[in-house]
Amino acid sequence: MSVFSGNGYEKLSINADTLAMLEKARRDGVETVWDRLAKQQPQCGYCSLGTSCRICAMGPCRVDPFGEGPQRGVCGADADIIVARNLARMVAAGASAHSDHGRDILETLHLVGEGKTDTYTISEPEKLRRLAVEYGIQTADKSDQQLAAELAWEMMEDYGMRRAKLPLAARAPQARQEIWEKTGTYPRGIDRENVEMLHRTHMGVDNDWVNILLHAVRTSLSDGWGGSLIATELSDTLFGLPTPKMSQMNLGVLKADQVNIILHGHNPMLSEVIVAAAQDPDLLRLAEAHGATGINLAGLCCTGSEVLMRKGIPMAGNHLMQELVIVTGAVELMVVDYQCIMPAVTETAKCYHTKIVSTFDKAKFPGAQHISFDPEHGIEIGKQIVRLAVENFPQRVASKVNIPVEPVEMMTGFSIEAILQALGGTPQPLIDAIVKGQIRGAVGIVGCNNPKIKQDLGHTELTRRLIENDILVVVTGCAAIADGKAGLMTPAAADKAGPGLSAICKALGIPPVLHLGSCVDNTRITVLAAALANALGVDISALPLAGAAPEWYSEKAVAIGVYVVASGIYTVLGTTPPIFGSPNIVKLLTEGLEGVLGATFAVEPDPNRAAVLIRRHIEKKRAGLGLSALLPDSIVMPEAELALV
Ligand code: BF8
Ligand code: SF4
Repeated sequence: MSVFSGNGYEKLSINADTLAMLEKARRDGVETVWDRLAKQQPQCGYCSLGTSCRICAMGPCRVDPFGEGPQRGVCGADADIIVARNLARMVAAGASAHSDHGRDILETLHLVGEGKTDTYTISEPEKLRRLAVEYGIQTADKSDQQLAAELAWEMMEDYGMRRAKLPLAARAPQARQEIWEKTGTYPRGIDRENVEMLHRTHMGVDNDWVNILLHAVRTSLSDGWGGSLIATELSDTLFGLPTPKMSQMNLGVLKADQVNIILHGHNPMLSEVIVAAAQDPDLLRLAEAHGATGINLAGLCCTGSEVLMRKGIPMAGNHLMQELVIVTGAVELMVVDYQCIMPAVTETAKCYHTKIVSTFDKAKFPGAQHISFDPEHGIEIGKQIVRLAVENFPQRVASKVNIPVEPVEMMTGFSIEAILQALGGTPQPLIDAIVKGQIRGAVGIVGCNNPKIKQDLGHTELTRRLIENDILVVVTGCAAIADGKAGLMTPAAADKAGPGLSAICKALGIPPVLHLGSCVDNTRITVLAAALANALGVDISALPLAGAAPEWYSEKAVAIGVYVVASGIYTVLGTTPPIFGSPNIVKLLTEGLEGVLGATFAVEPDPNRAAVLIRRHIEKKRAGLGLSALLPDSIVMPEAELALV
């Protein structure tokens, strides 16, 4: 039962579809993530501050940051050690998740190379060749298949222990690579850094909190310039380069008269074949025979972003919509791969006719039907899943269906290649616009939803404040879905931007908020930043750039935040990370890192204040490059502005 009986919903989300479905969930007696968050109150203070430890069986232990209770765990670990270990393990878990996703795509490339799959081919031979060259592979006179085999073999080595440096990290400016060398954080092998992180945080191994955190940096870089980057580059190679296209977002993309299938998770391998299977004439005829006018696919979370970017498949919603999409009563089947899929969805589905199908043997869900995905037989499996959905259409209960809103238009598909093409083939027009001050700088707004924050408020408020101040915004993950739903990602949204950014968007026919993809595609942001820095002959940290994760929840977001800062980009977190039990670590992450990595974190839950911090940072960087800059003090905090009135 909902704990929000009757009122208070408007505090939970800015979205009409969310609010309508929360009300319906209450009527239908369905529990949601917000109900469960309320039931968890008060959440553990030690855990929130990062000072609890359950790494070994002498514990669990906790350190009282207010000095009254114990100051050390049973083993003697103090708050600094415990907070550092916990944070480092979050980085390792997040980096492992993204990098293992990359591994699955890499194995698919390997299958293509071995000629063992008819399901997948090389969609972007040019990109394959560019990557092969980066890995020092001779490309002349070689077939795509042969190059796929050789590149896959080389990239598998990125996961191992024979390399001294990850080859793709060489895309970073020389100055950045020197920082990594000097600090001992240059990533070597993806699995290696992650395993070493787990080793170091075992009881009695690394007890120097700075040393632990430096390895957390290295671990995150093995994701940002390794696993995630491999995932992005190979997904483009296999499934196609995203190009700009219009699509739609929010629960209104569901169709009342069609079989609705939700694609949820992160890995595009399966969703790509479902997109193909949903066009199968036999299955379309079967859908008609069951009384549906067609088969409608809609995405959720990052799998949704993958097929939105490449195929224009509409997006039903972001992280907090995964239960509510089922509450519409209009979903025949939700197919999930892995990551960010709440185990709650199978419970929600029991109240409706929706079938949940899990597909990866490493991600099973009690209550779901498991159909083991095997890339060698991808298309048959795709058809089997679509058939299940079609056959479930007659079970839909008309009186339980409510599709609450009309969809919102949005533009997607901005790969780096597509952005460069829009700019006429080189980044120079973007650089010129930044130099002239038409665009003050650029900010990546990324990451999740978190029920502790009013859904999408953090993303959309921050985005609005930045674009109206002529700061170009690039988005990925659930942040992108928030901005899309809010209507900020159409070319017409240029009217919401400041005069300089608006003029450029209108000239190019693009929105002021560009969708770069899923969360692994944050690597598109760092690679673009590296390309801009290389073009100017400076380090990334010199550029007027920033990152923000206003509503993050996931360990992956922690890994991303760390590799973005370690790549030289100042990053503002909206959700408070569990570090405040260690003043030393707070000081290091928010100040000390400047001298080590040339960038820091800030924590600011209020998006309007976050926008001020970011604008000040960008103006400081502009001044550093000798570009026209506002005095940072002239950008005042919102309450200070109020005080002036
Ligand atoms: O990898 S933004 S809630 S869906 S973790 Fe998850 Fe966060 Fe969404 Fe994508 Ni990324
Ligand atoms: Fe307690 Fe130390 Fe064991 Fe952690 S590692 S649970 S602080 S004894």
